[in-house]
Amino acid sequence: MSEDVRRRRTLLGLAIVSLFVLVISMAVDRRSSDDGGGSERASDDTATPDGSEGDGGDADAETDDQPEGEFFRSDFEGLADPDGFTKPYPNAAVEGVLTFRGNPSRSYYGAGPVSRATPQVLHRFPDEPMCRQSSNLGTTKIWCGMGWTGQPTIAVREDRTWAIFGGYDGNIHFMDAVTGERILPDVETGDIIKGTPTIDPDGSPLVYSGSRDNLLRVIAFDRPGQAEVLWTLDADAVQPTLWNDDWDSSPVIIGDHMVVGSESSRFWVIKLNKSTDAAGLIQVAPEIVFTTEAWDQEALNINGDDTASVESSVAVHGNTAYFGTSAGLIWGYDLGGLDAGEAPTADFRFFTGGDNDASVVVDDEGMLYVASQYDRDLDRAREVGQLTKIDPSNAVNPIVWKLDDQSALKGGIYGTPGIHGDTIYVGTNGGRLIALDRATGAVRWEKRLPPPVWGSPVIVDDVLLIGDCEGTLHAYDVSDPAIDPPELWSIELGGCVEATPVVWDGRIYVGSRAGHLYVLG
Ligand SMILES: [Ca+2]
Ligand SMILES: [Ca+2]
Ligand SMILES: [Ca+2]
Repeated sequence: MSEDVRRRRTLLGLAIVSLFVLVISMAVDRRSSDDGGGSERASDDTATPDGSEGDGGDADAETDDQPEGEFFRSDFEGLADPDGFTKPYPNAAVEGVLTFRGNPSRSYYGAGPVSRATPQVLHRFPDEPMCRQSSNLGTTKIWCGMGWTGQPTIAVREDRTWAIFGGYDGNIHFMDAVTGERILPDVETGDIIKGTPTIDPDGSPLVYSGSRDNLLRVIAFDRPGQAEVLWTLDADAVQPTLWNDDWDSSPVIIGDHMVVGSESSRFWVIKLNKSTDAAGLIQVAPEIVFTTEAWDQEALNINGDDTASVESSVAVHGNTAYFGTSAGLIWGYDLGGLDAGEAPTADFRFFTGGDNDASVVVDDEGMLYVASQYDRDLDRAREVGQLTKIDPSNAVNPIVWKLDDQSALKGGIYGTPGIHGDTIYVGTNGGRLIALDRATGAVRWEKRLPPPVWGSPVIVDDVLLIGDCEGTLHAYDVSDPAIDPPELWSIELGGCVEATPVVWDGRIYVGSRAGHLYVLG
């Protein structure tokens, strides 16, 4: 470890220590429920972590005492601890919601509290609406604001909370989450950004973001005055490809590896080779260590088309990476040999019969929750349903239960489901908001919202947040999962809310198609 790295980590450790003092003083009123890593929080425990915990990536770090704050420490020897389900990113050196749905199992929604009274619009970012013209597959139009998936990411770094997100202006934005001010000039890409960026969990000042301009970017935000694009990957860099060339998938970072899918219908594993240069600035030297086609001919033959893009964000459970494709294929790849230089192998394949743009959510038992669109008139789509609990260890009959949503073609589900306790929540293209018993699949309640409902439900402190496409963000009290939940409040955001919100420290961050990101609190 260089002196620069050591010095920077010491500074980071000091910052975390002071953060812990602050968090301890706030712990009692900050969160009353025990979601996330909060259950170990004790007001009489003033222990602070040592430097090794601040480093975050050390598998030998003590795990009996969870550090204060929204951290999840794991000594799991594989890639992604199954116990990290619904918890913050395992062994992260920074607090926050660092990727789409917060963690490798795509099941962490942020830190409360969430206002039970109608919040105020504290900030509207930026001054001018985020708009640009975009052409795709022969159609040109003006896009504004933030859309699917469009979840802002949050990272608490030293004395500042960052919100980093892409917009339909094609820019990656760096906003002070507290003041709503721009921290760094935007990083411009050549087309709109639909997906959710990923902030490096190991504390490296790196953010990873796709764009519709066909490039996936690795961006450093430690340079004074201007973030810097360190590396790009073109979706067509490796052939063959199918369909399109955008990047909507939110990368998952596992150690020094980035795991991601492209709309060119490929699955990628990139070794980042992170380092710190003599000036103390982060550097990368990425290499593609694995990429493969995300389709097979059997599925294409049944579908009768060549759409196989990976727009979902890869989920990791144990050593297995799961992702869905527009061909209706759910793949599981064993990444366990990566550090030994062994190529990943496909050890799970499931055909849904519908486009799987939603990310696979994996629970602590390894069960998959797969949301599918109903966009092809296939018997298989009716057999599998549009929300399906799958046991990947059962090769003969993996479907545990299913929910049907087949009242119209172009039905089904685009948003990634949300799980809170024994309930799973999902919105549909047709405007259904549905709560199901996670064990049995029984529908507990259902509401109708102005369609489509493409955002993903966010559940923090027993409050469920979901946007609709008339521009309303709704908050429901789901403290009693058995009853149709009362609406606590709603707020108008001027345009379709198809982006997924994020909650952090009493505030809600959400974009709408009207043009802006809103900070509510
Ligand atoms: Ca493109
Ligand atoms: Ca797309
Ligand atoms: Ca798709």
